[in-house]
Formats: sequence, structure tokens, C-alpha cells
Amino acid sequence: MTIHTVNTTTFAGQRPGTSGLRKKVSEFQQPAYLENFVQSIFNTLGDCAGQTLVLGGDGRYFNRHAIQVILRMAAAHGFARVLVGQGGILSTPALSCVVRKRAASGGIVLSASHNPGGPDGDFGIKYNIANGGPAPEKITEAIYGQTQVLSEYRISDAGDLDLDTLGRARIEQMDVEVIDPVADYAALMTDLFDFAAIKALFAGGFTMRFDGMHAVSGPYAHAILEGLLGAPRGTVINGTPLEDFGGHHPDPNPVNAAELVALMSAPDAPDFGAASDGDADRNMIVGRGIAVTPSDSLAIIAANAAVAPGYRGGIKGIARSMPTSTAPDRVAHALKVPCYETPTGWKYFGNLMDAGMVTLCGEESYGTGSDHIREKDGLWAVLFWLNLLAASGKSVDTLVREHWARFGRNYYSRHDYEAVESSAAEGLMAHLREQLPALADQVIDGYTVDFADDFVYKDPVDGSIASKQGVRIVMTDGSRIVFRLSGTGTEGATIRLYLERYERDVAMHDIPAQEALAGLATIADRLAGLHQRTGRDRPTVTT
Ligand code: G16
Repeated sequence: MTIHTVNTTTFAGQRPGTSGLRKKVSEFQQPAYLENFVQSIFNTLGDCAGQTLVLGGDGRYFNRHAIQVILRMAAAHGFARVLVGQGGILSTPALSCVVRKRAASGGIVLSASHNPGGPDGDFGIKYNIANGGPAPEKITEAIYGQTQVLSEYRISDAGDLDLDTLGRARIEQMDVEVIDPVADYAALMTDLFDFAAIKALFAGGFTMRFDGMHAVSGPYAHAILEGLLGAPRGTVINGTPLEDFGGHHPDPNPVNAAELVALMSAPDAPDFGAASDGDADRNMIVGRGIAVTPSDSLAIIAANAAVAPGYRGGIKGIARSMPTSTAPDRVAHALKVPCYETPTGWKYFGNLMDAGMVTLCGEESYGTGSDHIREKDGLWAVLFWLNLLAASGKSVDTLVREHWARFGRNYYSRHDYEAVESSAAEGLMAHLREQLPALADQVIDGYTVDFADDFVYKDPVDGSIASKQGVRIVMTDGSRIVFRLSGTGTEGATIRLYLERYERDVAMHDIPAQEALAGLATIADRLAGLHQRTGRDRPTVTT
């Protein structure tokens, strides 16, 4: 085995987005594209000698190749040890768990999350730091800086490693351990939740469907739900990870998991339904005839945290991304704990969790989690709901309605306009920003604007500032219109419009969400020139 230094030239556009570098597979397949980015990570880390790295991905097309390349490069940079998931598999939450449990110096996650996979799909790579969470912006920007100046990368010419057999091997001086991707994570879940109560629930005939969407959550769900918790076989559907996710979009929302939502509306629907995304960090919760919004799910988890053994002592605080509804804020107020509002991106929660300021975090984009790790965690949310259903003996529908009756309902929807021409999307945002100073106190279609701004976040722990994080128009009754551009898309720009309206009156809690929000959607279109600028008369996806 020999270590080679290979000359290379830079690629434009290797700037990590909301969650790592996500591009089309064909872009990653260009010679040296992956190597340059990995070298840039290692250059940013500095001296890697003696460090332990955790490595794994969601099993999508190009995952295995990327793992072999990264192993050879890690060996060339003097890492002491790499822990790699068997088959190259580690869900994003499992990787975060392993980094923390094994006290590794960091990890590399290979995933484009909810984006489609396969040769024509997307691929992604992200660096996580020693707390198990996504690297903060100062590190991702440093990595980007390296991608723009590097001129060589270092790699061993060792052959491919057998990723499918558990055990130890060596590349150059580096130890490689192929680990069970499920074990550490499953053990953590048994510490947090009342497995005996959930087991009894299933033994009593409770029925559930978990849709793995042919992505990485399948092995975890099989082992935990059907294995440890005794749910009947067949509870987990689409549970075998496929390199192209079976040609589907592994994004758990009522549009992409329509099969599950239809099943949950049928006369013989199971008691509980759930789905997870490509890398198993997102979740969707569905009851008979009701899909729970992610914002409501976070609020309900917070209000009932004490049912789960891991949270019996209470929660320290909640954090939610700015576009997430304010439903969790109402719970935090009742619990007398703080609620922080952060920009979109799980990386912004890391400091708050590390500082012991929050226990629960969540985002409207089907992400929920806690300080047990530093990533959002799809199966964790599902297990929390199972624990709550077991402890309360109530249905999902009853739990949601009781929550609304107590706290009021935050009607909520997100409208996505995908693959819009980038200049049109930028123009729309600029047009909105120009109007912001004049909007306060204006009365628009019966709504009075309280304030309008472009969200700026000052991290209360390290004082770092993130600006231009989304345009928000907040009404005096708490209703909100939020616009931002997605940082995870790989084609043109995706405009996200988030709509929220608060309703205290229980008699008004049964309006279809789109109907309840139609007035705000009309105002949003008028202010942004959405339809005219995009040439679209409706969103690509409405959730
Ligand atoms: C990532 C981030 C999330 C973010 C989501 C959507 O999720 O980790 O924090 O909410 O993207 O981001 P955007 O609106 O910019 O597309 P994931 O599951 O894709 O890793």
C-alpha cells in the first residue's frame, strides 16, 4: 500500500447548503469531485493523526463507492480509526449516536436525505463534529474556502475493504471497524422509552404501519419495532433499503407518503401510522384519518414529555426553526421553559443543546428530536408517540384534539415552488425585502401587520450571527407569512412559502387547513408576485 499525492483543480459550487453538500450523482461522479471535497474537510480539520472518524450513509446509489474513497483518504491522513457501518449503512441519527457513544472526533454522513436517489438522483456529504451534530457554519464555510484553493489530495492505493462483514481490518496504519449499524442506536432508544409499555400495547392487538420508504430506516424499524417491541411482521412496509428508494421520493409527508395516508383513512386503518425519510432523521406521524403536522407533533411531545422515562425529570427548553409554527411556544409558556427561534437547519440547535438550554427541538420540515443526540431523529419521534399512546390509552386523533382544545390550533401549511429559475426566485425575495420597511401597521385584507423583517439570528451561546434567514410578515393576531429559499434543492431554486394562523375557538378547529389559510395565501401571492414571477399558478407540493 502506498499513499499518493494527486494534483487536482478546484470545482465551483462546492459550498455546503442547509445540510452539507448535495448535488446530482452525475456531478459527484466527475473525477476528483468527491476527493476534493473530502480533502477540503480534512484540510479544515488540520492534523487528523490519532483521530477516530465514524462513517456511513443512507445506502443510496454511489454510497459504497464514496465509502471506499473516504476510507483510503482517511488512511492517507493518519486517522487512527474509522468506524464504518456494515454495508456502508448508518442512518443520520445512528451516526450521531455512535460519534457520541464512542467519543469519536467526528463523522461523515453520506446522504441527500429526502432527495431522490439512483444514478439520476442526488447524493450528498456532510461533516459532523465531536458532539455528533452537523458542523456549524464557521466550519462549513472553512471547508468551502478549502474547495476553492486546494491543488492536491492524498489517498492510499489500498484495495476495496469488505464492508459487509462485521470485524476489524487495517488500511495503511489505520484501524477500520465494520460495526453493526443498529446496535448502539437501539440500546439508546431502550434507555429513553418505556419499551415494556409499548410491548404490552402491541401484545394487546394495537396495529401500526411504519413506511420505511425503501430507505435507511428499514433495518432500524425492523429491529426495534418488530424485534424488540414485538410488533407483528408486516408492521414495517417498504423496509428494505434500495439504492434508488424504489424510484420514489423518500420524503415523509402526506404527498410523498400518499400510500400510507390513504391506508390510514381506510375503514380498516391501523391504529397508528408513521414514515421516515432517506436517512431516517425525518418523521411523519399519522393517526386514523389525521396527519399530525410536524409543528403540532413537537408541541404535543413537549406537552407530554414526562410520559417517557428519558424525559421524566422535565424539559429544559424547546427550540424550533423560525418557519415552524408557534404551537411549541405556547407549550413552553405553559411549562415555564424558554422557547428559542433559530434559522432553518438542525446545525443551529447544537449550541443550545450542548449548553443545556433546550431538551427538545423541531422543524416544520418533518424533523423532531432531543438532546439524546445532535441530529433530528425519525424513529425517536415514532417511539415517543408509541410511548404516549401506550401511556394515555388514547388515539392520535383524541390526543391532537385535546391539545388544540387546551392550547388553541395553529393552522399551518407549507407551499413549495420547486425548480424555479434561480434569477426569478432571487428577484422575488429581493422584491419582498424592498417592501419590508413599509409593511408595519398596514392593514391588508383585514390583517394588520405587526412587523415584517428578514430574520436575523444571534446565537445566544457564541454570539454568532446568521442573517437573511427568511422574510417574515407577522400579523397582530400572530398569523404569519414566511418566505425563504430552500438550501437543500439541487435544481434551480425552490421557493418555500409558510403560512400560519392561530385559532383559539374549539368550534373553529375543523376547517380544512388550506381553507383556513386561503386569505393569507392570497396576501402572500400579492406581496411577492409569486404566480406572476414564477409563471406557476399553484405550488409543486403543498404540505
Ligand atoms: C435539512 C436540514 C433541516 C432543514 C431541511 C430543509 O434536512 O437538516 O434542518 O429543515 O433540510 O431545508 P431547506 O428548507 O433549506 O430545504 P434534511 O432532512 O434534508 O437533512
